Amino acid sequence: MSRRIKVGGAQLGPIQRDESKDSAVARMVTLLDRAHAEGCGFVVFPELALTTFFPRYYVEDAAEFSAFYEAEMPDATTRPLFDKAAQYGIGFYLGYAEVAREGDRTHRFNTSILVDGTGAIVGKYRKIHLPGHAEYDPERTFQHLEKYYFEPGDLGFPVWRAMGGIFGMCLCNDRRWPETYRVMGLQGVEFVALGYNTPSTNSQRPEEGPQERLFHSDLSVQAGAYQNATFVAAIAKAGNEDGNHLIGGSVIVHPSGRILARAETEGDELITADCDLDDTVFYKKTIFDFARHRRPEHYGRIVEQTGVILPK
Ligand code: CDT
Repeated sequence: MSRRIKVGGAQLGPIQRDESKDSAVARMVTLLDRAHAEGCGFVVFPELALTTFFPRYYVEDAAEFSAFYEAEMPDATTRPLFDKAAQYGIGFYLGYAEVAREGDRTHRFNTSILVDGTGAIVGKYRKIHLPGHAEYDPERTFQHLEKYYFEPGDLGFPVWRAMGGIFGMCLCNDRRWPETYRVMGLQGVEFVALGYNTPSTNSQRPEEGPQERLFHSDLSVQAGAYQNATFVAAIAKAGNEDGNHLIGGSVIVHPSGRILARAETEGDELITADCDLDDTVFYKKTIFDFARHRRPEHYGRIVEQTGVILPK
């Protein structure tokens, strides 16, 4: 049985701070219409796809702060996305800010979900590698307050059987960490969906501009795909959000590491690629046959330490 699936990467252009979630959802529904017209079976949306990339703002006002988060998924605002996807039989990945209440405790996560072609949520991932800082930092040219807005994810890197394959998820900064892909690779992942919001300059090193940032993004995603014999779709929210620029460059990458499709604009744009999930098999059975070639007895440091221990 063929395991071909046409994948759509639904890059979003900027979402301004005063743009409503209804408007962002309407833009995503338009991209789903395009994906349906092009025959896609699965669509990947960006990280924090319902709002501007708010971790760049230090917000203390309780009403504005809590409006960034979703307590329910779907709710009345996001329901049109689920209904339209189910009508078309398209599965999707969506990133959003989650608030979760456990007893009298409140947790906030940078989250993504995997939704199948019936509109059912089959998987949830909470971002593990949170970049940036937890307090306002006057030294930076702009803020990156993910550690203020979110706690690290508590669900690990699971994978799910869905849409005829094995799917995994991660979010933005996770793509720079080889551990992200390898933990999923060890569960046989065949398709990794990830959304990102990447500022086009480094707030602590202004000479690091968009070209270098795009290079690092591609480098990380292509290596993760190849070294774990998996497709990866890395999809941006791009462009100028209230004077803050985010790189575009969304890509769909083959398990060989080759880029199959790349976004050319910094606006709402659908890229597509025909992905035959069986293309993962050759690599999984040869150079990256983990069972034959891995030597975990030498990898202890990877799980035993976080920081660097220098030699004496
Ligand atoms: N959203 C996100 O994770 N962005 C980071 C910015 C890194 S610089 C603090 C990224 O890895 O693209």
